[in-house]
Amino acid sequence: MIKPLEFIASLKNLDIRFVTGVPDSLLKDICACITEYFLPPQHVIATNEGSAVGLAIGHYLATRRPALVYMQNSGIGNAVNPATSLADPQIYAIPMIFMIGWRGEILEDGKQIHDEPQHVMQGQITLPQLDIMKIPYIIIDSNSMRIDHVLSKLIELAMLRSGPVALVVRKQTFHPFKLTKPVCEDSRLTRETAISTVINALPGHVPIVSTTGMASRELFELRKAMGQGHDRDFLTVGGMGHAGQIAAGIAMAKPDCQIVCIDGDGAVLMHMGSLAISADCSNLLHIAINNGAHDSVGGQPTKGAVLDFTKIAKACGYGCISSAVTMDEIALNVQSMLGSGLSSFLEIKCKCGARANLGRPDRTPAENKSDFMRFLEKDL
Ligand SMILES: Cc1ncc(C[n+]2csc(CCOP(=O)(O)OP(=O)(O)O)c2C)c(N)n1
Repeated sequence: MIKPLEFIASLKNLDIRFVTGVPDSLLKDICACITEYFLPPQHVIATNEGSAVGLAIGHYLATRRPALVYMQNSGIGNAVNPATSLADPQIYAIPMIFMIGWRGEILEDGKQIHDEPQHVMQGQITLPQLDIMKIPYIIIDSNSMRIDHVLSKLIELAMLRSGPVALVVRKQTFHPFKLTKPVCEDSRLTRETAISTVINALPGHVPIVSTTGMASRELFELRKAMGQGHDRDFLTVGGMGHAGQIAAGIAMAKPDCQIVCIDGDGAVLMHMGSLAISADCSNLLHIAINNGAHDSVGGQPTKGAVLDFTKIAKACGYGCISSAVTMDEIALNVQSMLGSGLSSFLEIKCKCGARANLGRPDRTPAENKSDFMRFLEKDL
């Protein structure tokens, strides 16, 4: 396994001065080490992977040095446009190094490791995607030696081709590394308690679209524990940042039905412009659980900790806006917002963390979809 500190030392020796990206659970240890040893503004946790490519382009223009851009392989989708339409050697020719966590990886014998459904397709196409984007790559794993040589070769290649190159990282490549300063330890509610309070306050006929990561897993487990079934919940297991627009799409198609979106601060930030669209839906209650972190993938901080989402929601045009920190405030707001006839935005401030024994949905996405669609067809 590669020691995160060796990786950092190699980056610094190779004069890499700027690191940016969106965190990933597979890269959790190396991301924690980057946070510890590249202090802002040398390290920026970007709001989406495409924005991280933008920051890397700006860094190169100003310094002539390539940046390291890290992401989960599902983030390649967000990075494609600026990488192919700007950084590519045929356009502005900007060297940079992508570090990509390979979820759903394909082993050397061609078999795919078992991973969650949302990683299956993305795992299969990760290398072909890089090939089609003409981005050369090196794959590393727990047996890789001399990360300094690997990085030096990649950086040389990025400079030589004047464009992006990639380091594709298999599962368990890095030794564990823990942040010395935990991101958020306080007495606020957990996300699971917040979600449980929301579902208890909702009438049974209201469908929910929940965001990527632990929020959807917690919603699934809560329904199970309450014996309520899963048909009224659509779990946005992939496509981070799109739960709000999925909910808005339903709200527009079913104007007489109330719909709730349970979102995360990292996910809202990823595609924040879409708030202006959701705000047009008078039958939508958009709930942002703000724990100031990407809790589901290791707790790396987001700008959620310093942003006032209620002001952003107001500026985007939501009709009814509030913020809650207690169970009572959540319940009261949910009830009054649902009856308001206005598009509503509720920020719930939570702490990080989840139960150690949190399970994963045991219904497939196909089952989830058909159950949910049947639920929407009912006279809600
Ligand atoms: C495009 C994309 N980038 C990164 C990820 C990895 N990822 C999954 S959940 C998550 C964190 C979500 O953070 P937030 O919305 O704040 O919810 P929390 O985990 O704090 O509940 C990330 C980065 C992803 N699934 N998709």
